Amino acid sequence: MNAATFEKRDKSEVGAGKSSIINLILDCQLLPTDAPKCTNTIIEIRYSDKKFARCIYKSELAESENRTRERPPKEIELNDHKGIQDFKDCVAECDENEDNPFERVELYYPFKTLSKEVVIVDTPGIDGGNNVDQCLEAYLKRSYCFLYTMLDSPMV
Ligand SMILES: Nc1nc2c(ncn2[C@@H]2O[C@H](COP(=O)(O)OP(=O)(O)OP(=O)(O)O)[C@@H](O)[C@H]2O)c(=O)[nH]1
Ligand SMILES: [Mg+2]
Repeated sequence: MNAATFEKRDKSEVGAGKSSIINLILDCQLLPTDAPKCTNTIIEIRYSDKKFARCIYKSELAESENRTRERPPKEIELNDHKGIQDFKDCVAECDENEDNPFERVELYYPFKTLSKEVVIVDTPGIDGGNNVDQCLEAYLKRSYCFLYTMLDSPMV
C-alpha cells in the first residue's frame, strides 16, 4: 500500500453487517459473515489475477530474549472451497482471550467490481475489543472513503 492508493474503509459495530455489505459490493461470499464477532482481524482487500490470502502474524515477544520475533506470513491459495474456508477461519479465529493471532489478512482476488487502484479494508467492530480503535487510526489517515454501518436495534 502506498500514498497513491485510495482506500475505502468500513468500520462499525460488531455484527452490524460490514462484511455483508463488502461481499455485496464485491459480488462474492468470501468474507465470513456467519456469526456475530466474525471478523476478528483487519482484512485488506485488493484486486489480483491470482487468488490468495496472506495472513500476517502479530509480533511475538520471544520468551528467552527481550525482543520481538516475527513469524513468516501464512499464505493460503483460494482456488477451492478448502482454501476459502481456511481463509475464513483465520479471519474469524478468536482465542480464550478474544484475541486473533493475525495483525492483518491481505486478500487478493480477481474481483470484477474492484479497481486495481482501490483497497477495501474490512475491520472488526468498534466494540469488539483488541484495541481496534487504535489499530484503525493509521488507516483513517489514508482513507479516501469511510463507511460506517450501524444496527438500528440490538441483535438478539
Ligand atoms: N436480517 C439481516 N441480516 C443481516 C443483514 N446484513 C447482515 N446480516 C446478518 O447479520 C450477521 C452479521 O453480519 P456481518 O456482515 O458478519 O456483520 P459484521 O458487521 O461484519 O460483523 P463483525 O465482523 O462480527 O463485526 C450475519 O449473520 C449476516 O447474515 C441485513 O441487512 N439484514
Ligand atoms: Mg465482519
